[in-house]
Amino acid sequence: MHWKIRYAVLSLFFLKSVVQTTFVQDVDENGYIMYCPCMGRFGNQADHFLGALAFSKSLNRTLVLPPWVEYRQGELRSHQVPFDTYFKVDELQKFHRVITMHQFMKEFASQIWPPEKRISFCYMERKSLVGKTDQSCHAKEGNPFGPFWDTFNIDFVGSEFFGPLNYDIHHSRMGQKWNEKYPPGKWPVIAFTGAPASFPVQDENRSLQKYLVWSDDITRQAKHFIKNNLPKGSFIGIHLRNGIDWVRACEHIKESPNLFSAPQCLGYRNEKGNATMNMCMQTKDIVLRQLKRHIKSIKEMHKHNEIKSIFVASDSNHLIYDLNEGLQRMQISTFKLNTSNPHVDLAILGMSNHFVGNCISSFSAFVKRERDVKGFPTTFWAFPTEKNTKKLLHEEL
Ligand SMILES: Nc1nc2c(ncn2[C@@H]2O[C@H](COP(=O)(O)OP(=O)(O)OP(=O)(O)O)[C@@H](O)[C@H]2O)c(=O)[nH]1
Ligand SMILES: *[C@@H]1O[C@H](CO)[C@@H](O)[C@H](O)[C@H]1NC(C)=O
Ligand SMILES: *[C@@H]1O[C@H](CO)[C@@H](O)[C@H](O)[C@H]1NC(C)=O
Ligand SMILES: *[C@@H]1O[C@H](CO)[C@@H](O)[C@H](O)[C@H]1NC(C)=O
Ligand SMILES: *[C@@H]1O[C@H](CO)[C@@H](O)[C@H](O)[C@H]1NC(C)=O
Repeated sequence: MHWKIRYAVLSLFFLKSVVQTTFVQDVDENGYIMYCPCMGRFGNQADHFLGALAFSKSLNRTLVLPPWVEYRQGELRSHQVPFDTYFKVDELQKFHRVITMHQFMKEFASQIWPPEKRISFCYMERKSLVGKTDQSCHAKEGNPFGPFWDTFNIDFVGSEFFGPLNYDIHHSRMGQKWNEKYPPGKWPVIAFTGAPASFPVQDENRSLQKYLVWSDDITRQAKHFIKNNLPKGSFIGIHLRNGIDWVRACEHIKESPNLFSAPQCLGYRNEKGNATMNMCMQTKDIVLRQLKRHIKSIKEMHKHNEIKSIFVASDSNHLIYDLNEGLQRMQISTFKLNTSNPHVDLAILGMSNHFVGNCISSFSAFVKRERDVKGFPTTFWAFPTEKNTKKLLHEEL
């Protein structure tokens, strides 16, 4: 073949494959799952996301990747941040078919989900906040419900109550039952009022975290901070959840032995004990004592890889002064981001040599799952409880 022709054929072939894999997606005959991540902030939404991903897989429908819902101080309406601002879409494709909500609305909505076919799904009727009396999901009432769907100019013309079907796909052919009741031909899009998932994420779905890979931008910021701010060498990452909202949440510990993300350390059936106040809220003393213990034991185990610094992520009080003072004699200093950035905090915690998290917090749980997938170690504040660790402490003294 003449080289010019060969070149043309080759580049055509190349272009075609690029176009097919990255731009053109055919309509999925098996339909789509869409939902509003309407509960909680990032940690809660991430737990729900993994469940929704497993749910979509069991129905064999494409998952529409919703934007992340964020709340800014002093603003009445939530902000929607595109899914791929924080995570890579390609990595999710390795597990199951997904499409960002922006792309779905732009390319497919007018064809398979025109305005007159937009039905919202909820388990049963939801009470109206504004006194409406029609039987409906009221999917757009309140914040973030309204602002979320408004981001894509979506209005619903009706509601579908899907009970007694549920999201518990581990039991009794649930995926099949959904597809029998809602065949994709008739129901190309199932749009849920909230996430089709439980909180916290089911134990069996935690490993799906491996498909949730930080975007290049977040990874770059995390690495840049580590390289330019932390002393060369190993560091311990810690999460201190101690803002006023958390103080209030921790008051429920007594009645809730497995509050929020507690199953990540206590087990899904409290096999490893009950939640305590110290697991939820830590005193300076607990934090310092536990850090010193880790620093010493890492020093004994890895003689040439001693801890050189501590990186602190927090929603409120980073305890920088106290930690610097308390660890001065060990020649270890403490760092944090100058400007609050939850996602960069999480990415740095994921990269640390050791991580100490808050067992109750879903923000910590995100880091714990990511590290489990990578085989990195994690421990928790005040767990195991002092009674069980007394022996250990005693040996140290
Ligand atoms: N920058 C930063 N923000 C944090 C940190 N910890 C908590 N936050 C903020 O507080 C939010 C806590 O809500 P979630 O992420 O849902 O996690 P949670 O700790 O289980 O808390 P609740 O949802 O309030 O029960 C986070 O999403 C962040 O916005 C932190 O270490 N750094
Ligand atoms: C799931 O859907 C895909 C694409 O629509 C199809 O190729 C595949 O055969 C389906 N799998 C099952 C188990 O039905
Ligand atoms: C998700 O969890 C359920 C049970 O909890 C399990 O049946 C299912 O296989 C899991 N799916 C994935 C993809 O991990
Ligand atoms: C946890 O609390 C339950 C009651 O809520 C109690 O029956 C159980 O013995 C407690 N377990 C431990 C390990 O303390
Ligand atoms: C954070 O701010 C301090 C004081 O303004 C400055 O010295 C330091 O370089 C800043 N660090 C980063 C990472 O921007």
